[in-house]
Amino acid sequence: MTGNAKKYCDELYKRVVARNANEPEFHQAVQEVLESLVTVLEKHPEYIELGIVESIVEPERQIIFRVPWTDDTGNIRINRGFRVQFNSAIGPYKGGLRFHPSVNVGIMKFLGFEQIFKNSLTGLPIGGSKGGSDFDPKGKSDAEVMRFCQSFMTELYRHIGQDVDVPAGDIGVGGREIGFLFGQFKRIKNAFEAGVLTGKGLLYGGSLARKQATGYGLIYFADEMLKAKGMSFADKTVIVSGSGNVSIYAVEKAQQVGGKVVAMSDSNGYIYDADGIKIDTIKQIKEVDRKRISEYIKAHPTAEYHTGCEGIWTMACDIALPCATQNEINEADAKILVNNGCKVVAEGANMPTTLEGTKVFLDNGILFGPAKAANAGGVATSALEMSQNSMRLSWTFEEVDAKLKNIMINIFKNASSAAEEYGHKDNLVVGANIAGFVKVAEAMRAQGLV
Ligand code: NDP
Ligand code: 2IT
Repeated sequence: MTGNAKKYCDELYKRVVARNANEPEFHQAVQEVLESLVTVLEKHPEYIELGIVESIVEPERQIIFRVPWTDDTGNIRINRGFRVQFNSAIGPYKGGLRFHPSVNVGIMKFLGFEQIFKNSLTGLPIGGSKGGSDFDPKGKSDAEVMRFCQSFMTELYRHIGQDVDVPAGDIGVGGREIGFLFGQFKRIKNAFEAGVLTGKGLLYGGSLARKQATGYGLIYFADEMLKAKGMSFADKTVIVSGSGNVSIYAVEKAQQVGGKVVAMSDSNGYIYDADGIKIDTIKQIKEVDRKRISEYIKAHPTAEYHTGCEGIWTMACDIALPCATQNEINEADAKILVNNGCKVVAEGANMPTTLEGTKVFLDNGILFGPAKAANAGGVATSALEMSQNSMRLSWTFEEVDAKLKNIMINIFKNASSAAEEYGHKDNLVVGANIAGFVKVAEAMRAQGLV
């Protein structure tokens, strides 16, 4: 059977590339998963025979729509909106919304596909989806963002619901956007259905610790990786790319557990502060003022600012946490990190490392925490927000944080043991893909060919 599973995956990958032309990010995500599944499919040929593998790479539904709005000067603007509902075998579709000019259907599909396995790994009942728009929130007024969100929701509302599909934030979508989206949904439906969106404000159904969850969860996960090898964050030099929601709370928690974070970035450049990044300054610049990270050196003149975000990977570190965007670490960056003594990489962003970069890390014995596992704390806490909404009560910060930590520990254990069971000890890429897949595949088998 060995040759058969491999041959099947190779042929399926070719079909995916042919029927999803010009979607390189989606091809990349599928390639990694199919390569990981070969050993599972050797043992369980029924996942091939029952069409489960072929079904899982095909979204259940893809919605693309026009989003018209007017800017503050009265000009008409037309954007494109997306929602890719990838898989609902284990629960309602669940996944973020990304507002960024680079958004296209291939990026939506890679993110929706990854979300299936990530959501499965959380152990909570959520299917996989993703959505967003090529709208660029940068430089827009609050009023423009509101009009855009209202127009976006005026189409999206008919495709979502607390038992259907539950969007949340991602790049360019935070508390402000979720508020405007929720307001418009409530107005159209004439119903306060809190569980339709997550990442809501605390005054209208949001969960404590959701804002912190992806970043905190990343550190809880990385800490488990370190502990398993007898190490810890204490006194380690850490680099965190990006300076958005995930990065800020990854830095905050990394510092709480004793790490020394020396660099952060945005799409224009990176800062290096040998004394350790002052996270309150970053919060002020990014969460309040919505400005560029270069502002940091005005408050801390001994720090350095360098133009070009890629340069961050040339800084020496023990632990690298890519938390900005896809493919931000390529093969050359990975080699530089390894040569500079980096020991641990945990992915806060979705698919931040290219396939070639990942190979460099694995071949060099770097402890590597793949995104699906390492950044699952955000969506896991979204599912906790849904639970609280269903029960119409809210847990304390400490309760949610304790549940989040427990979930991240379990994800680490499950991914590690799946890797070991299928002969890939310590390879969390393969382990996370297998552990995420098997649960969804079994649910799909039970529900028949739908
Ligand atoms: P934010 O919009 O809050 O922050 C994004 C950060 O990444 C910003 O610093 C941004 O810089 C930078 N960035 C975005 N696009 C690019 C790019 N093309 N090149 C260089 N830098 C870029 O988003 P999040 O923090 O929410 O998301 C960051 C990553 O984490 C994404 O990959 C997302 O999919 C993933 N993720 C998010 C979760 C969540 O709960 N929010 C959960 C799990 C994963 P600039 O401001 O200059 O654009
Ligand atoms: O990539 C992700 O997991 C997210 N952007 C969070 C999704 C969610 O539904 O909370």
